[in-house]
Amino acid sequence: MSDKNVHDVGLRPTGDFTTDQLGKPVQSDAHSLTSGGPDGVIALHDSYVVEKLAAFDRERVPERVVHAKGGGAFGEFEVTEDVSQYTRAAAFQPGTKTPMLLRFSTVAGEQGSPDTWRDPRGFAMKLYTTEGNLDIVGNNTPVFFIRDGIKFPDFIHSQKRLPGSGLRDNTMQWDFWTQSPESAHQVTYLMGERGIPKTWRHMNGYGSHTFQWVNADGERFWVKYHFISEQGVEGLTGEEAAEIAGQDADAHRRDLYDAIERGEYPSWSVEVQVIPYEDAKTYKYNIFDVTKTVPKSDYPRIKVGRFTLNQNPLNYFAQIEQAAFSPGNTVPGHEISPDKMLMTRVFSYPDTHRHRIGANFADLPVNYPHYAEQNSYAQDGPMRYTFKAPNQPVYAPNTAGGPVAGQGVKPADEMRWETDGEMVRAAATLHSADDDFGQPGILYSEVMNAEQQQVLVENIAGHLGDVNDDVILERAFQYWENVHSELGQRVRDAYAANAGADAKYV
Ligand code: HDD
Repeated sequence: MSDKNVHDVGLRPTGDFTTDQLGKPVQSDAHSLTSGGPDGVIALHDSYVVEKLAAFDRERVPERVVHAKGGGAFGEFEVTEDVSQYTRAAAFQPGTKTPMLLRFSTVAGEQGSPDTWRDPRGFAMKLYTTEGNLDIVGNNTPVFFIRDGIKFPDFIHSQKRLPGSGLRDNTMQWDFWTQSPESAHQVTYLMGERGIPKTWRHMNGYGSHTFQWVNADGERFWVKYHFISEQGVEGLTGEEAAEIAGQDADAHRRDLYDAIERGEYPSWSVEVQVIPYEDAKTYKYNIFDVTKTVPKSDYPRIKVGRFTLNQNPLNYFAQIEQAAFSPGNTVPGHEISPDKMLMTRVFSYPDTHRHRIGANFADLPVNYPHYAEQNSYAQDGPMRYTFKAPNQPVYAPNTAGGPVAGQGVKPADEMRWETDGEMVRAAATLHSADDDFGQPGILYSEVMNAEQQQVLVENIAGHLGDVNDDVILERAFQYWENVHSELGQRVRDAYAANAGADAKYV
């Protein structure tokens, strides 16, 4: 591995005297140049004041349309076990150490919104591998609210703000959820005690989707990633979270930064569930439906290694705000799967980066594949920084010895699966346990203890307290009855108790 440190690329030395952006020493940071004395008009040829204000006017890039508020750190992923029978990816071979970046985030809030609002947390990992950058862009929950990306804009609109008042609105959240029953599993997580993590260090991460691994012989496997916190998993109650939100909106960003400054480096165990390729067809759950988990009683977790975050960003904007992740950034040996959410995401992420950061976002140090060869024929465009040597051909195919597609990979490395049906707009229905309420029902009745069930009931009832539409409210009670009849009744009762005499909707 090269001795390049992705963490430092782009760092400028600091000198003694101030210059403009092109290196000319400047006269003053206090006084603009005016003609005819101090009360005169500012001279347009004071190029320094013009440059200074123009640069300031352009300091922001658009915030992420979701996951706008976050924080992150660099670290290292080390493979401690041997999973080479399942994947040929260089980053997963025994003993390999790979530099990485991890960005944590909330989903619905904007830049500056409190870190402790109830929301899933983003868990976006970039591994700078020798075969290109591998991004695993997951959350702190193993499932998601919807199973087809065509719903994603509607879903996010319902979680963000009303058009007129610009306010968040529980009524529209429940309106969307209750009309999208596949959301029940994720909403059960969200309203449960893991719905607000104590810190980013105290939560697990998940790849969420099923991915495809390919080994050196071209054999395929389906895998699900689990990143288990070595700090333990801890949550906040709604009251604790509200208090922290009032005191320190950046509590989670601060916690991570301070822990790393103190030398308390957080770490996660990297584990996978491996599902034999053929099993996907007959297994009781559709493993390409991201609203479902795969029980570890059927496919146990296998340890791969661990990662540690040990370096804070040197510059938040350059290295975290401009970090660009995509589940489409795969490497030979790790591919996507026929999960419709995943396929829409593969389009959406680079698309938003081109808009948010610019066409050449991949040229930025935080996004560049520092440890792999980058032999792309892409060129030019705004802010292009890297370029080919002058004698290199700029098109393919060519007879001048330029890079050739298909070298360095085997046909077997390409993502592959079989389909034999018609072109349709429908969810897969071939699996025996593909109902929307089964798994959240199990989560409530078999996984949660009595205390956790009580927290769930109270959180749901509290959240429903701000729903101001009786049709939507009734649908919400029904939704929880569908998850589990006892849960439905308890939610109804807790809502009525909270509402007291005002409980007109119960
Ligand atoms: Fe997404 C950001 C995770 C579904 C479209 N998403 C984003 C981030 C995370 C996730 C962690 C922040 C990355 C960062 O730190 O910069 N998203 C998920 C998970 C999903 C999911 C786990 C479902 C399993 N997302 C999803 C769908 C779409 C998007 C279905 C669109 C079809 N997500 C985006 C986006 C974002 C994004 C609009 C906003 C900023 C960005 O990508 O870089 O493209």
